[in-house]
Amino acid sequence: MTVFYDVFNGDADGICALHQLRLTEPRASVLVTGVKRDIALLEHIEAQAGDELTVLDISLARNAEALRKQLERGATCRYFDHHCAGETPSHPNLKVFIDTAPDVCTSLIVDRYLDGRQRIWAVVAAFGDNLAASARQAATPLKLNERQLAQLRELGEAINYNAYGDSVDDLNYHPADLYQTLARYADPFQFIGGEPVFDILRSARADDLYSAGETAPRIATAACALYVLPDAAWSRRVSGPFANRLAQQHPRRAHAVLTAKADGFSISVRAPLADPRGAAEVCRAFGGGGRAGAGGVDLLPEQEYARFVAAFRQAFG
Ligand SMILES: [Mn+2]
Repeated sequence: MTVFYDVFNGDADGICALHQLRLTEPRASVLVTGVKRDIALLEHIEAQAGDELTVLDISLARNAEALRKQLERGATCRYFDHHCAGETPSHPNLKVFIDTAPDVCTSLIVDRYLDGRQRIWAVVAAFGDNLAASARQAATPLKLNERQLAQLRELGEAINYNAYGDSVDDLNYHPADLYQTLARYADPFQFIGGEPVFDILRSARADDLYSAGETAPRIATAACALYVLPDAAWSRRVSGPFANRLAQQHPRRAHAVLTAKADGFSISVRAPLADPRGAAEVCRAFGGGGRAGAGGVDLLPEQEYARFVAAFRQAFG
């Protein structure tokens, strides 16, 4: 008997991409997902000959080896994604829909695949993936008013926020459960207006940002600021979004948000939005990485704290 596997990133883009497909092609499937940062999902399954995989919003580069194994066992796979793919394998049982353009997310790729049949969920996802201009453009034929667009944006951001954390234990809802709740709604405005889960998602994000905002900075100058959040689930959820919010509030300042762990800190670094350079470089010196404007370190040992602070101040004044 054919087993269907739906393998998807736990963020808004992954969840809404699957929702669009399953509204159009309903089927009972095994759901494989996790926190936003957990993208090595294909290695968790052992498909058999004839099984069908649908993979959404996780980098093919990171999953290439596991994908090869599933195909070798005789499974078929449709792969939709917008992250860096590396070399795309070619196999008669594999169909790849990848577009790495910076204004495209996986739900917009699925929207193309479905000829726009569940467009409104692609709009929600694009807002959640921080692609507001793409979301508005995709929404044009739907003739929504500003208030409706603002509601869809809030929904996308709330679903997306739920996926932040180190492990699913940190999350308010396991992304598979959140998908199953969402799957009962073809109309996002009914989810927004009548589903209690939406209110919980929305207030969880506001509460976490409030708690972070109450934290006093360890350093705050005109050029840079550094915060240390406590070892708590809410800190692990909010650290990246909090760093992004600080960057928007103070575009000429660099920010580091450290989150305490048992044996040290994880770090999110944001270069000034007005001059987005140097974030990855600082992080690389401590075993992390990233892009010019945004970087991170998974674990800074406790005794390295002073050295990191010195390097951060040196880099950003
Ligand atoms: Mn995405």
